Parts: sequence; structure tokens; C-alpha cells
Amino acid sequence: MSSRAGRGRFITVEGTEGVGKSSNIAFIEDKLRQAGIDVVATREPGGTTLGEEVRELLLDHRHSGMSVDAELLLMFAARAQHIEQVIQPALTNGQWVLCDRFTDATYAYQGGGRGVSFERIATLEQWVQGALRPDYTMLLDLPVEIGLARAGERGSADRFEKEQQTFFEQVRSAYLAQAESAPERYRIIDASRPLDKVQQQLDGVLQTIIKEAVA
Ligand code: Z5A
Repeated sequence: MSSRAGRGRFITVEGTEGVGKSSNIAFIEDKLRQAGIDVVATREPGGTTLGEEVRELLLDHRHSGMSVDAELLLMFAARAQHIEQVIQPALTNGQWVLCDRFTDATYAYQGGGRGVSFERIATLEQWVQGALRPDYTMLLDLPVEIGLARAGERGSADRFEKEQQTFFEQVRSAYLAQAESAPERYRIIDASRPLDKVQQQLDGVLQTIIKEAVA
């Protein structure tokens, strides 16, 4: 399939701590490439030189005193650069964009986790993104305690990873509420199962998306 023949698609992957995004994004990218799709894989916060520097500020545990508004605005500052430099040009070129987190993470972490009002986030979303929204969002979902146990096996914790379980419970609830309110866009993947089963479910979802795109 030549993806240049049609418009690009914007796929995002979301979830709380330790759900296995990194483990599954490479799988998704491979499946899309096998279908002949030209994919740009990227991430947030990050995806550009400026965005990666903002990411370092956001994750650095030395900035434990960062205000909630500073955190929110840094997320959108990185996003503005990412959209202008990477996401929009790729979509305009007919490529598919596969993004590890996007604005749903802002609703979940800054909204659900930190208590920023959804109206305030929606204002920034409209300002920075205009009409740009993901076509599909894969929500890797699993109980918070399992995710934290998986993530705990990794090295030192960043500024977000130092949060308590209740914070991640609020993040997960916000994600699930978003998924419920936009079922046409969200695909919920049961990430509590072994990796091969998770990828089996992801594969089924991807094959449907690819069929819809060429139909
Ligand atoms: N953030 C925000 O607050 N607001 C925003 O708008 C945006 C982001 C965009 C950095 O994101 C932080 O930014 C993030 C939210 C915030 N902080 N948190 N938490 P990130 O996406 O870069 O960070 P991350 O959430 O830590 O993601 P990650 O590094 O990709 O980890 P992961 O999704 O948790 O996945 P993993 O490393 O692939 O898996 C964790 C471990 O579990 C690993 O050892 C795997 O081998 C294992 N694993 C994976 N799948 C399985 C299964 N199925 N069974 C058993 N074990 C498994």
C-alpha cells in the first residue's frame, strides 16, 4: 500500500507507569511497516531537539518544586514545536505518525493527577493544536500496582516516577474516563497479560485500522 496515496494517520499510545509502551511501540511500528506504511515514530515530551531538552527539564527530579502551571506549559511548549516541526509535516506528506504519548497524557497526568481543570487544558489544546487530534489512541491499561512493580525493576526514578500510587490511580481513572467518552478513537488494550498476548490483541486492532485506511 502506498501511504502517499492517502492522508496520513495519527496514532498515539498511552498508559500509566510500567504499562509497556516502550515494549509495544516497536511492535506497532514493525506491523505498520510490514503493511507498507511509511511511519514516523516519535514521542512526547520530546520528538525535536528543543522538545528533548524540555523533556530533560520535566523529568529531572532536581525540579521537584516545579509549579503545576510551569509543568503544563512546558508540555505544551514542547508539543507546539513537535507539531510544527515533525507531526504536521509528516501527516501532510501522507506519512503515518506513531507517537508515544500526546495530549491525552496531559489530561491524565496534569488533569487527573495534578488537578488542573480540563477546561484549561482544552484551551491550550485548541491554541496549540488547532484541529489536530489523534485518529487512534491505544490505551495500554493495567492495574497501577502491577505497572509500578514492573517499572520498579528499572533504574533510578524520574520526577514523575517518584509520585505515589494514588497519583497513578488518578491518572489511570482519567485515561479510562477519556476512553469511555471517545470510544471511536480509543482502543483499550489489556496490558496485564503476558507480552505475546498483549501483542496479539494489538495486532488485531492494527489490522482493522489498516483495513479502514485502505477502504
Ligand atoms: N507526561 C505528562 O505528565 N504529560 C504529558 O502531556 C506527557 C507526558 C506527554 C515521561 O513519559 C513522563 O511524562 C511520564 C508522563 C509524563 N511519566 N510517567 N510515568 P514516558 O512515556 O517517557 O515515561 P514512562 O511512562 O515511564 O514510559 P516508558 O519508559 O515507555 O515505560 P513503560 O510504558 O512503562 O514501558 P516499558 O519500559 O516497556 O515496560 C516496563 C517494564 O515492564 C519493562 O521491564 C518491560 O520489559 C516489562 N513489561 C512490558 N510489558 C510486559 C508484559 N506484558 N508482561 C510483563 N512485563 C512486561
